[in-house]
Amino acid sequence: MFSKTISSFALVISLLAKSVVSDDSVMYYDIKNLSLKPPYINQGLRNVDWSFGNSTIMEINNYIRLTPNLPSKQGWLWSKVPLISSSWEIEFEYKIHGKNNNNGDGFAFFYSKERAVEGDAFGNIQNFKGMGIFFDTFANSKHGYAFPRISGMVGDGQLTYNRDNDGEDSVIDACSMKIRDQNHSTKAKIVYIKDKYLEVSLTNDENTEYVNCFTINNPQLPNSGYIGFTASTGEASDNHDIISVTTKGILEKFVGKTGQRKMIKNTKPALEVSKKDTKFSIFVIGLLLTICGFVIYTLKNVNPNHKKYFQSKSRTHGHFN
Ligand SMILES: *[C@@H]1O[C@H](CO)[C@@H](O)[C@H](O)[C@H]1NC(C)=O
Ligand SMILES: *[C@@H]1O[C@H](CO)[C@@H](O)[C@H](O)[C@H]1NC(C)=O
Ligand SMILES: *[C@@H]1O[C@H](CO)[C@@H](O)[C@H](O)[C@H]1NC(C)=O
Ligand SMILES: [Ca+2]
Repeated sequence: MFSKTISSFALVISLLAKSVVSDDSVMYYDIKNLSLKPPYINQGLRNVDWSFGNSTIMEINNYIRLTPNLPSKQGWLWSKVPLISSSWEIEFEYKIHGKNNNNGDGFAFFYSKERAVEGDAFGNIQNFKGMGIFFDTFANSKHGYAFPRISGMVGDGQLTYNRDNDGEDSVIDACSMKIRDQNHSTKAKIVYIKDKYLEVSLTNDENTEYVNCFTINNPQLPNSGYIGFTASTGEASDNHDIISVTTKGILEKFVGKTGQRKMIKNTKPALEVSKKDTKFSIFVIGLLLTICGFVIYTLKNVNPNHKKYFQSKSRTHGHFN
């Protein structure tokens, strides 16, 4: 009995220790003014955090359509507030659809110093300062890979996206994936950990859970940037819709005397987890203390005859079996 109690205490102590250590992992926090979901309005009939322009329309409760399925259109959706977190995660749902054979050109996601300046990079300026991810559905020149092509570029204000060769001069990494006319929702998740990496993952009909498209090692991004979505059509066209955007800041806990960072990927918010653990541990300790107290009291104060009585009683009632 006594050794069992000791081992229970050891278990509780190790549980407690674990919940303290988990404080050193990542923590997410929602950034509401950089997120967007139906009905897309947050003050009267307006949205004070985002604006859109040119051919883009907002269909309350349904989608923000960057371009309609018509030739020679371009449109944009930009945050009015810059993202200032050093590390972040942006997840968005989009839909490219048209049911036509001549489809294009695609849309792009941006994290950049500029906002709402129109140009030839899917409706955005080509020499932006920041990061662009292109969802290119139309091959403007011949390549050894399939389209749609999802590619990443980091711009410094000089480097220029070249539409004629689908950005081949400036692309850092890319993947090919079916993202048009899908039956399941198409989503993208971009995780940026400052000084470490930027990772792009996608879903489609084939992959209803996120799969990695590409990871860029330690990209040099500006310390803050606006979040934007732009799209364009030419002779080829599609509906390019944004359904929702969820932006989260990521906090990393600094641990150790050397100030080294410790990162645990894909964990839940550490504070929530540890709070729960701690509450649970306190409950278990309380319970164990009560049980121990009762056992010690029973052993000390109850004579052997009473003990027998307790045992037989519990047996006849069968409560403890
Ligand atoms: C946007 O939200 C973030 C985090 O919630 C906050 O730090 C920032 O000040 C907000 N910006 C504006 C302009 O409201
Ligand atoms: C709106 O888009 C069209 C192409 O569809 C473009 O020619 C025009 O310059 C854009 N308007 C503005 C104000 O940039
Ligand atoms: C999507 O659904 C349509 C209609 O049910 C079907 O014809 C098509 O094959 C489906 N596409 C995929 C990729 O499953
Ligand atoms: Ca293209």
